[in-house]
Amino acid sequence: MEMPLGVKLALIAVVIVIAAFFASRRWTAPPTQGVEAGQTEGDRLVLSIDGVEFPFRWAPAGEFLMGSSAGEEGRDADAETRHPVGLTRGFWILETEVTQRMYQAVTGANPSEFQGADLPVDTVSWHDAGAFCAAWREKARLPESLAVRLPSEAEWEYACRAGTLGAYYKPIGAAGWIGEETESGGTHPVGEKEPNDWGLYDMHGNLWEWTADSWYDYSAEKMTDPRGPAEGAVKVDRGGCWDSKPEEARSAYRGVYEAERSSRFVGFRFILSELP
Ligand SMILES: [Ca+2]
Repeated sequence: MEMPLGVKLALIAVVIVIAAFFASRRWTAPPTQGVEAGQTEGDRLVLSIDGVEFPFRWAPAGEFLMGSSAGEEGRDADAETRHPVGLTRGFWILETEVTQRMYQAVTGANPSEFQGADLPVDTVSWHDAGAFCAAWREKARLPESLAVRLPSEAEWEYACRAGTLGAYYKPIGAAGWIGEETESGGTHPVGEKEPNDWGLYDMHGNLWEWTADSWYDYSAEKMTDPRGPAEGAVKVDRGGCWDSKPEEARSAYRGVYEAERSSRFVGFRFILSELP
């Protein structure tokens, strides 16, 4: 029996829709993980890769005073001129330093001298940190509009301060691991000291943290979204580490380290930022 033309067309349409459905399932990339902006500072976002959780805290767009105040103990006045900074984009910043569990999940490797899944990953160069961010981005399947990268110096200090203006976000003994013997000391599991008001741990001490930037000189003028040169063999690292003196762990202190060098003193955390 001849099928009516309308039925034939309907059947063809159904076949096309079904074929298109399976083709799209087969050929489009896996779905991206949704990442929306936070509402207020310190909001928490947890993304997972292969069952390993990556907790982030929200740092909203805003303004802060970067650098140290005139009376601050241990201050390097030439390097830390206090000046207003505006950040026009909010960002998610990792709640802790990247742990060895996290690093292993993303890269399949663990170069650390001090071994322990919950210890921060050490012995990573600035280039290693950048490669990790790229690999993390692939694994997390983020929308194209998000950058996964090291924080700029300004972003790091803004998140570290979390609204504070003093040398540390809390007394250094409560906030960070510092002051140990270089020969016998070492890193500690992340998140054991007190966090700052935005929920970030170990911004003071444990490991120095790579920033994206090469050195640049501050002025007293307001800067908006300041970035140090991307080029350069020496990068700024922040926050001091387990064997640092207290002044090196201050919110405003600017360390410098060769980008290709990896050591048991320097690790990193990273941010998710909307592209400009
Ligand atoms: Ca640190």
